[in-house]
Amino acid sequence: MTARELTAAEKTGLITLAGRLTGPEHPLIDSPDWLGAAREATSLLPRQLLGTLRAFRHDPGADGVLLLRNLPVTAADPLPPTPGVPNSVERVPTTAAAVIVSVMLQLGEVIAFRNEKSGALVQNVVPVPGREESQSNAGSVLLELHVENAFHDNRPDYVGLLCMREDPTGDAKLCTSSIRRALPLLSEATRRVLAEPRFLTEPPPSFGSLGGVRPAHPVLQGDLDDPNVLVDFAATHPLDERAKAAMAELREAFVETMAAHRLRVGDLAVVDNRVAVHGRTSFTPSYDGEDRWLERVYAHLDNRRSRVDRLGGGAVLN
Ligand SMILES: O=C(O)CCC(=O)C(=O)O
Ligand SMILES: [Fe+2]
Repeated sequence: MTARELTAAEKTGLITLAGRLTGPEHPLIDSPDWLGAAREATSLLPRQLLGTLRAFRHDPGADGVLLLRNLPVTAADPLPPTPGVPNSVERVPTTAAAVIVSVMLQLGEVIAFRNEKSGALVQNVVPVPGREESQSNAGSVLLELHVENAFHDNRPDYVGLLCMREDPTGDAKLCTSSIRRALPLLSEATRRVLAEPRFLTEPPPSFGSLGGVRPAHPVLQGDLDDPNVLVDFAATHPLDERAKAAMAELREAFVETMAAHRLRVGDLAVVDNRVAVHGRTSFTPSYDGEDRWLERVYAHLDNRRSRVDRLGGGAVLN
């Protein structure tokens, strides 16, 4: 997998960059002003990092994941306790928020979805009491492999997950698999079935009627020698028995070729949401402020393609 550890000097550079995006003159992440300032600041990322991001955008590699390490998540002050409430988001710019947004802005336009975490651009991925069993990032049971917001026509092209606090038990691992690794394990017949519109993907309940009834879609899309994948093993339903068997074979191939990442503080995993699926192992939260905490930011490549979903031309999609 493509992994790069930032040097101490690069880390210091990022803290300086984040300084331009935090403080009293920057009260709110979710404002055109702040996003504009972040868009200007992103060109000041360390030069080597800019090169790494540009290369990943060109080709996400066999794993479809870029792992950046040693990013700053605070300037100097200690990290606050892990939030433990549902739909927790970051509103006020912090070092971590400035860093993840600046990096994601090199891959594309940063976006969010109105019906998910109130449309906030920087979202907290934390376990929430009472949600243990849910197939969402608030849960702590195994989170099935999925393409992020697979049901949505303008789903993100990239998902960034920045580790703020490690899981103290060490059990929680981000799992990723790519269709580039899984494809060779699939039979020709299975590939053909997966390339046909024999699958339906449900929107999560939070999207309500806006999700609507979605048309049937293929799981493998584009050039079948190097396809994109569109599947969520908790939300995609095969429409017939052969499609069901093909999906099961695909899941097995993903599990066989899966990478499990025990994220450390300052690790940013960027998942290419066309080529890779992701999920998480189960773990046991203690809800004492010390639980695992990631920040999540989405980006997509074509702002014009999504304009129809972005009311007023902002960063939030319906
Ligand atoms: O907790 C994780 O490692 C991944 C959660 C996830 O799928 C997400 O936040 O999109
Ligand atoms: Fe996810």
